Amino acid sequence: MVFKGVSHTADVYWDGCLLGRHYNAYTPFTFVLPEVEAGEHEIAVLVDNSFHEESALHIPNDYYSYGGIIRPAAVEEIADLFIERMAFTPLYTEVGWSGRIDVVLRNTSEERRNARLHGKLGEWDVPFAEGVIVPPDATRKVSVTVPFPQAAAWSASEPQLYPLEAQLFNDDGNRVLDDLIERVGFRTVSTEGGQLKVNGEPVVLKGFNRHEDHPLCGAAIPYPLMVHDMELMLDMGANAVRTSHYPNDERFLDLCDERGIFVWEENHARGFSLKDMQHPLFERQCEDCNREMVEAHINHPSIIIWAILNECASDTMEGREMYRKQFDQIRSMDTSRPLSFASHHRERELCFDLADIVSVNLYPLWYGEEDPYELCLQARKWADDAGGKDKPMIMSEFGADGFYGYRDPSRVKGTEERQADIIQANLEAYLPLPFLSGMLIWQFCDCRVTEADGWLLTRAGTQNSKGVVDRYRRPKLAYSVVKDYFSRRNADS
Ligand code: ADA
Repeated sequence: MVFKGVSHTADVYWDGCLLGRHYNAYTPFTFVLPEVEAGEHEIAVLVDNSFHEESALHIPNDYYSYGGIIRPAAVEEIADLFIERMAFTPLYTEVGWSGRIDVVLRNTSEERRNARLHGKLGEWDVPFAEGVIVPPDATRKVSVTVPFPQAAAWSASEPQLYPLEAQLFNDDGNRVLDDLIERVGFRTVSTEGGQLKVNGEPVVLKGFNRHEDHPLCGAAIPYPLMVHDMELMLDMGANAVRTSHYPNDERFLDLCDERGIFVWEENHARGFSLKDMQHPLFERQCEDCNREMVEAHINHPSIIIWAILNECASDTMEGREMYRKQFDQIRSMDTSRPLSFASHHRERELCFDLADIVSVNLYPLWYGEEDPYELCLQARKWADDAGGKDKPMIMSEFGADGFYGYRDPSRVKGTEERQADIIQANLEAYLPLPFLSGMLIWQFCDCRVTEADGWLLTRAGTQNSKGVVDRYRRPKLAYSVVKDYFSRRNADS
């Protein structure tokens, strides 16, 4: 039984018996039910989206924790020995492309099991070792590195994808026990000489922060709406999206793979103070989220950055230790992608040295009157002085509120005109800067926020209205400004 996302705490019952609990809206989870009898059964999911005391990551915030089953669910029949997952890591050397394939087998029976594994990537065979032994009630990882000299690279302009298929046979090789098909691409990501590079070529990310939010369906975005979002971003000339502030629906990541859109995917965390991070369950819930994110999404070539802990207490030593641990955890699962986090701590930041890319959220001309160009130069210096020297830099958030339909020649804050002016001034400043590897506008679409007191009251209409399109995806005046700037840059490069 597979759930791709239940928001945010799920108790799953099978014929009235509790199978287990999963916390966090934005990562998938599974249950294996041994020896199910043929016939009718009842699956019940009790969903809780309250900010209960065991919830460290879902707290009142600048987005909305909707309640419900927000992503697809599936039930499938499997043998007691099956393929749990498969990870593909592309590698490039002077002799061309190769790939490491890691297959995890799981034996749920009480007996030791022998099996055989066959694989194919596109039309090419994947030679796994002959026989595999999986101990009782255990998992076993089978790894192989295979040259694929004829493979074509995945790139933004030519997002070539290949099916990678593993088949598990019984010991005699005459009965298929299970199979798994993933879709993969060949590309490398590196950070050298202060630049972000894909396949050795420098790239500059131009795109959006995007919340999964729509007034008609909350966070349960149907596929046609995802396609619509993608079309709008492409129409504006974007080449990148940041999944702020949580792992996204894999169907959206599939679309990014297909359309050649670069993805910054991050774990689920926004704006935690040190006190929030000291919640007794915080570290465990982050660890689960990181593991589930990387295991589930490692095969998406579009994901070129993993990130953690947006705007948390990275300006404290205790916070730094948690950033360090989480980066170590992700590096232990995947060394093929650079890591980052978005900081708003300016000269007080303590963690730039831990990341591969330094990223800053600054809102010149919105929260302050600073000049975007000067502030960006200043930010480069803060990063250089705090261990970020020679690392690529990304403006991970900038923008302004603009209330859809509020147009006024006064151009006061909140008008669509002022929002467009501010975004224009920011893009004008950042596009020529040679040390920037990316600029991500906050945000693609308006989003609902938690109804609360305190600072959230500054969110008129209980929305974050910094979208370039509103919650229904109606373009604001900033839309054509962004299109002009992003497309112009495309034409130049
Ligand atoms: C932060 C944060 C976003 C959003 C934004 C804003 O940088 O990362 O989630 O809250 O500010 O609109 O102020």
